[in-house]
Amino acid sequence: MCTQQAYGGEVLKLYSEGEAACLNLLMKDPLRPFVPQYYGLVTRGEHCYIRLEDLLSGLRRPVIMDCKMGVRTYHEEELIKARSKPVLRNDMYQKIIRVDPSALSAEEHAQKGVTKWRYLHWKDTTSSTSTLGFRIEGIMMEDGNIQRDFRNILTLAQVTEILLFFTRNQLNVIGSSLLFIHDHSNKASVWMIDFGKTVPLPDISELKHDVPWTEAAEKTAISLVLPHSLLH
Ligand code: 4IP
Ligand code: MN
Repeated sequence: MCTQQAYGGEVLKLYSEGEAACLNLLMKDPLRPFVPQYYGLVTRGEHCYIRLEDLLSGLRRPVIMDCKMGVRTYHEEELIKARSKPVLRNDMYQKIIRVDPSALSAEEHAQKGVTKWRYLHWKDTTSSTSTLGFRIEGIMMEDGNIQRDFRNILTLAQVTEILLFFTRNQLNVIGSSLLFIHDHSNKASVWMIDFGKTVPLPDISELKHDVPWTEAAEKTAISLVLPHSLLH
């Protein structure tokens, strides 16, 4: 967890304007019971943080799974920025090279950097995100051991196998959303978390989730992009 820290029953998450705005709306929304309580903002040192309910408090040795939802995990602006004023990120180049150097072009190798869009798009298309509309991002077992490498988990059968491993074949704890938690006493919950890229729907008459995304369609038919970050 790099952006979150537990703090007296609360979790502090580095402030982002979009996420704070979304949490404000969610506190007045029918979805409120499914998201962590939002307690407003706090400043610690030089940084501002979002104060959230600690979803793990009261659980003993919980097992946690973080699923990132959506058929893509970037906004259209990211793609536009990558074209109009590309910022090359060496850290993201390094993250790709560690996994699959052959995914990078000769030009990218020469520049030793890729745009953020290129990295996010690579992750989406080499995981079940682009095909199944979600991917497993991380699992923490009760001994604290964290697994974050689910890149080769692409098919429904493979994802199902991981879900069964996560639940220890106890199907009574399966749900469907973003953060799945259970502990030895079979206490289980599912939470929606991480709203940094979640925006209100524009005023449109119909919302479709089964139509492939095309560029420039975002303003008229947003498909929900709900990323995660608890296991960073
Ligand atoms: C992360 O890569 C995730 O894609 C983050 O997205 C993204 O943050 C980070 O971008 C990127 O480095 P890994 O998880 O593969 O390390 P998310 O928060 O959806 O998990 P944002 O939210 O900014 O896109 P940077 O720019 O924060 O490094
Ligand atoms: Mn994020």
